[in-house]
Amino acid sequence: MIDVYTANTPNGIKVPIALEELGLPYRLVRIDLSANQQKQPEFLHINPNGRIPAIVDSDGPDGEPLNVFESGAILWYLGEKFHGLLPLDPRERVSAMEYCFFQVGGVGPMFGQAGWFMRQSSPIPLAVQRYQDESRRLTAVLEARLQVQPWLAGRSYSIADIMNYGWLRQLNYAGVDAANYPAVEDWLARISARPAVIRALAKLAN
Ligand SMILES: N[C@@H](CCC(=O)N[C@@H](CS)C(=O)NCC(=O)O)C(=O)O
Repeated sequence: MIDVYTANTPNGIKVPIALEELGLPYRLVRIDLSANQQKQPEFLHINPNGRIPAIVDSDGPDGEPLNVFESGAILWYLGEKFHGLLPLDPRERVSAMEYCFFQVGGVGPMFGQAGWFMRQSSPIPLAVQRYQDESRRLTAVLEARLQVQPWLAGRSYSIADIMNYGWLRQLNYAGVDAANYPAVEDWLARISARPAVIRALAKLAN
């Protein structure tokens, strides 16, 4: 059994979506971020970085339980172990890795900072401008890719789409206007309509 420590946030939805896509059973363990549960010793034992998501796979590679943190590492681990969501074509597999790292190193931090600075009682205009501009630039990179390929890795839907979807579905959080990115909007609609995505989001909302 896989225990998923998570919450209904841009990073938190990725693992339930991947597990639903792979058709695997899992147990949702909700972490209350407002109560700082993610910084308590029991959780730090699973993720020393004190953030969600994290998983405990009771059946790790050696048959012993394995803890995994960082959403990209979790999705890659699940994809490899259960043979899904990772393109078989070697070039597309590299692209999947590229757009996973792109999300973790770019989209997540920039969108997160844009949203945080925009919502302060006394916003710092230079910081808001800097992070919004970068969020728009990153969205334009995804727009260019999706103008020429149906999915971020290429022809197949993969963990790269799930990683970026978590943040891109809330473009307005970072002050990005979705109407300027039609291929991204179309890609978002196609992912949102997937039964596995609908199931995962419904479970997280309850
Ligand atoms: N790079 C990490 C980011 C994880 C992250 O920032 N999670 C947020 C929720 S979206 C969190 O746990 N925030 C609570 C905190 O920072 O204390 C990943 O992809 O797993």
